Amino acid sequence: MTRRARKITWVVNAAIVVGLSLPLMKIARGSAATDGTRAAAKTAQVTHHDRRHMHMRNWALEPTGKPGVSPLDPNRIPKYVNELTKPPVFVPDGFSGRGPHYTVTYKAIQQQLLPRGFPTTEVYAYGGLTNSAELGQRPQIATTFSTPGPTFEAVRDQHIRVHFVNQIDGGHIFPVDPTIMFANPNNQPAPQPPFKPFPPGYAFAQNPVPVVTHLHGGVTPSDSDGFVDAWFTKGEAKKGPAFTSSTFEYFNAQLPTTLWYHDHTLGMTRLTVAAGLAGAYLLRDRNDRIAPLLPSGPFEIPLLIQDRAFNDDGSIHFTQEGDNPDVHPYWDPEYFGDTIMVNGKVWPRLRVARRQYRFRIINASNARFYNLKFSNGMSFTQIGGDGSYLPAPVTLTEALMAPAERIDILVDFSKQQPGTNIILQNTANQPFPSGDPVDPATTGQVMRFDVQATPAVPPRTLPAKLIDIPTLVETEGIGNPKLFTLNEHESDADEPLEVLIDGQRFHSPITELPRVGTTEAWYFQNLTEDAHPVHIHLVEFQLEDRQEIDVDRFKAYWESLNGSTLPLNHPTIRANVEDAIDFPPTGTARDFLTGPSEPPSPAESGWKDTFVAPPGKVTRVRIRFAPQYTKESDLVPGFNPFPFDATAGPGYVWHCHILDHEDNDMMRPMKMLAPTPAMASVERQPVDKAHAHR
Ligand SMILES: [Cu+2]
Repeated sequence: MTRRARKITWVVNAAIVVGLSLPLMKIARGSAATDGTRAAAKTAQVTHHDRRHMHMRNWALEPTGKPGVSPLDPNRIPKYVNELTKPPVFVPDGFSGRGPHYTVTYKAIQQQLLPRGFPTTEVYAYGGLTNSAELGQRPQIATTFSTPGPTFEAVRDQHIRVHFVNQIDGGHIFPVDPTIMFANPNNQPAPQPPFKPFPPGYAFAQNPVPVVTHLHGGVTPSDSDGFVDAWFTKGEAKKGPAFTSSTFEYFNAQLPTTLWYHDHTLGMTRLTVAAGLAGAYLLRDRNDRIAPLLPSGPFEIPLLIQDRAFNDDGSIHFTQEGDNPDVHPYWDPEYFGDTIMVNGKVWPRLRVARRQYRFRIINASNARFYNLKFSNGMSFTQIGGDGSYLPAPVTLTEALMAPAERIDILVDFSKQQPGTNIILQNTANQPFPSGDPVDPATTGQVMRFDVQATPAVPPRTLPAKLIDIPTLVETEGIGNPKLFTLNEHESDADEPLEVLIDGQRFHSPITELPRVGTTEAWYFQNLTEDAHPVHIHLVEFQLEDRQEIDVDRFKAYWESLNGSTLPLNHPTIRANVEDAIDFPPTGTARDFLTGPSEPPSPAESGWKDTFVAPPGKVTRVRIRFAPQYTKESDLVPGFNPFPFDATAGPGYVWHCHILDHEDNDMMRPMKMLAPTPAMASVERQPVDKAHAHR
């Protein structure tokens, strides 16, 4: 459908929803001007940067919650003495009908994150049977636990089953805030103010620790997807309402790429991930024609980047008091640490040979964006993103990564002189984009590459084209585009109370019920001041474009339809920035677009599962509810093209991947719909690969 056609459809829909009596007429008469002025005044107030939220905490001034323990000054931590380690690889402990079986256990352990000489740190770790030797070397099999967790090595189309075992004893190491939505394993009512400080916090919220793992980017049946309410405590003594099994099945029926796994428990993800529950999941394809041209073995390394603050006893310094302690005693809108850790080591170095390396970089931070570049300005080649290779290799000198995004890059050290030290730097503001600048001495540095005196090995040449990315075609007659706003609910002091999608909370009635086999257009109209990395489960999809909007005017319009009280107490009346609405200053109707359409950058042109929705813009994506490899011509709306029943189980979620936002309602449910009876009667032969699985 063209943009113009959409416009007309929308006005008709809106008229029906609004019942013809609501503000559309009022707007035509110009009352939007009044609303607009008010909204502009409010926005001006909020945009000014004195707001605590727009600043990184000064950890030196924050309570540690432990008597005699002080915050650790990041400038006291020597850089590049920690050696980067490569996480070991999980090995199966058996085979079941369709493939390998793994047992993965969660446990609290002590790990050396800070350089030697500093104390160890208590973290939550994933562990199990692992191999720490490179492929082709004599295996070194042992039971190991670590953060990041061991790496999964999966093969396309080979199912794996993973049994997760929760062995976390005692209470959570970070403050669990019972005033936001959360797993609540003891099923207690939310406390009322005045709130208790942490420690001790609320015992019923701290203990036991529920967990559930999500394979990020995985095309997975919903009962194996780590639905937020499918959590379980130690020994499965307590289980969430959506729990069905602690054994998950991953189909790996998707293109080879860098996935990652992490905890996803309702309202606690920011805490469990910050405590250590994340790891890499590399999906390979035996028929991949690009992989043989790429560095492998010791020259292919996943890099999980995370920021943390520490105390002088080695413990992680997590927020003890929220920005709005009268409403949420411990929740903070964003956790920004003052040190940068890669693969569980603070400011590590990697000794590199003079040759090309392949780095699978995962931004596994709670809220921090990274704009990565090398201190010597050298370029690198990005070959992959979240869900696949890029259509073509891209030469870059910097790469922006939002939380949960991945980049697959090739870095050539062959032309560097032995003894050269190159720092991987970060220049992204915190919060991104308009928060505080990073400190070049601390958060502006990530890791260092020390070039060794080895013979120079030139890299292999890559083909100009890596993969074909099909053009997705929006399905007609299903109400495209789906319109969303991203809203921040603020206190009188302009501090965020919660972050919402469409003005709705997670537990508001479900509105996203796509039918399998259809392609939807989703618009994200960001009315907040922060960039939000939006992640949608089940699918890898495509970014269409972004476009600047008049936020103040659109917000006034949206509020004229929905009211300005958040969260909304009624279904959202959706509005489109493309709609032409009366614009009193000129006396003509005008849409809310104020800039040209910005196509995705070459680095964003592959399959994505997480994309940045920048402030003041509409971000448009096309989502096909089908596997990546399905041919467009084989799709029949309502016919399930997945190798599993995507309509079964508890369903899926989509959310902002700033974990602190996701935990406080910036998440919505999504459930796939089965075919309608009419659709089910369509005669159809299974033709594609998906159905060959059965
Ligand atoms: Cu967000």
